[in-house]
Amino acid sequence: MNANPSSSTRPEADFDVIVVGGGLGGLYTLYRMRELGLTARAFEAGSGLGGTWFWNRYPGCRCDVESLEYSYSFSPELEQEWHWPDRYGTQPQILEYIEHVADRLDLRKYVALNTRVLTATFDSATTLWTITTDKGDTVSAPYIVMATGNLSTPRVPDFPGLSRFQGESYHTGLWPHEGVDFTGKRVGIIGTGSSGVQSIPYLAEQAKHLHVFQRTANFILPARNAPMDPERERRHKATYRERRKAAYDTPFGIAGYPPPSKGALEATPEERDAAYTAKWGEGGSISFLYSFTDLLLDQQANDTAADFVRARIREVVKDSRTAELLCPTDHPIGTKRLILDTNYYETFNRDNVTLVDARNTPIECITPTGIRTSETSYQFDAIVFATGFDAMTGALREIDIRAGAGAEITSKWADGPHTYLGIMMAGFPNLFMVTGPQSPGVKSQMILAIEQHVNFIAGCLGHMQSEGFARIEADQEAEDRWVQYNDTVAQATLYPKANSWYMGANIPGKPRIFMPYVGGVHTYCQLCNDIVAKGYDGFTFSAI
Ligand code: N01
Repeated sequence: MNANPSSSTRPEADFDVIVVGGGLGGLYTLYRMRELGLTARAFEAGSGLGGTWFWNRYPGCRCDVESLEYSYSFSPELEQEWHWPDRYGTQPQILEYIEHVADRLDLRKYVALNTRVLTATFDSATTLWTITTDKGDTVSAPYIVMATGNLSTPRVPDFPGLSRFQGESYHTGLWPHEGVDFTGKRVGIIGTGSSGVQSIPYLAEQAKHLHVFQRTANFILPARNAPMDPERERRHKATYRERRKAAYDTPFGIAGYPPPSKGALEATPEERDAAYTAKWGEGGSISFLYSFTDLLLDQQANDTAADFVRARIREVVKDSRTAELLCPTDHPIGTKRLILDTNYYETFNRDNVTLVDARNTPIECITPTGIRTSETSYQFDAIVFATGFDAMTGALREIDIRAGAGAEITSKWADGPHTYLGIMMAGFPNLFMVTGPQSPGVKSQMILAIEQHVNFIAGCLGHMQSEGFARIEADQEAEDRWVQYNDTVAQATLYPKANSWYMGANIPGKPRIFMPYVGGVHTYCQLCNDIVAKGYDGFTFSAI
């Protein structure tokens, strides 16, 4: 194997690197590993590449980061060549882009599709990871990279009677490839997160009647999607390199939004209204959060933005009871993932759409013919579960990962994730994560986060090659400090106030710990660079 000269003491491995996942993270990992001269093989459960963008085919599925930003940055040629038709990419457009990249870099041949990794076991004596798959494969490599995604474990709540429903049922994250025609059907949809909010206007156009079961109202801002403005595309492409570089110096990994200079409470009510109105007109979530410096730090400041959004909801939704139900009141704006919509609130003005208050009249069970709440029974031909994911830790915990006695991922993460930088875990040598918990991944432009992580991992492996190391492990003390630091950073913000999937709050019994790093991409990248400059501070290398 090429990974390092001293590995001649190791038994022969099948590959230098095993990659788990064939989405944006897995593909970029393959690319970088091959650039290092390493042999790598990726294993992907889906029948195609693309990860999130392969599975989430529900109507209306679209990215909430602008398409000129939401793309790989490593190839100037690629970003110049590619044309995005819309301001925000649709799922088919993004999947087409991913497939194009895979073909262009000739990566398909390194991915085993339709293959789910079941176990990953480390043998300390040989310094090898061995995986087993649902296809019966047993494959070994000294390094394993988990590019398993943060929102890749779809979840349907354990409603009594679920299996007895006689109509059609779908989860937004497992949408049939051939699409679904709801024309003339009575449809119920459970969930009003991003997936629900994006699909509801489309379902409403087809269904005979659509009942929307909302447990928690969310803050939803206009996307203002539009066909790509050619002049905007030209300007963006002319400055792509500078923009990509500048993105690393921003909190959310996206350049081009002028940072705010003052707090909401320092502004007059008129100034606040003017700022929010301008951002509302512009569309987008980061731009809105950038109205003032303190929106995620100070409850009173946050209330001014929340009040603005609630006023807009009341303006659009004609039925006042429905409007009040749609007004979020239980969390500060921005502390759950902000949702971008097209025609969501307007949809509730249609005669064939009814909002059901699943907070005060909770869903009690699924019946053979529909849904029963504490108030009444509804009859449906189809139920759509837009009920989210076991986020951030679900995909990793689904794999039986073991690195020796006492080092099983399920016990290590029993009280929430423990990582160093979201990239490695103490006790799990040579196992890397791409945008793992306690990294800024989900709180940033995901593809930038992927590239930054994979570049860090490639840097580690390059360092090991040149120094003759065979084994890298995060130090327990460095991990403990990182976990504590993450918590301190999060507690200084309003984020932990929301019952969000960031907190594990959407899964009954999941530990309540704020999982993403929210100190900002700029700070995180600086910390990573400092760690490398100090000879990979917090990591221990050895020859075997
Ligand atoms: O999932 P969610 P999602 N009874 O967890 C409800 C990304 N994404 O798939 O809030 C009744 O946000 C639950 O209610 P509550 C994005 O990061 C991005 O929509 O728990 N309701 C909630 O309304 C996003 O944040 C894009 O009270 C129940 C919903 O189901 C993340 O994926 C598009 C329930 C789940 O919402 C997840 O979004 C799509 C129950 N027992 C997704 N259990 C874009 O880029 C759950 N719910 C635009």
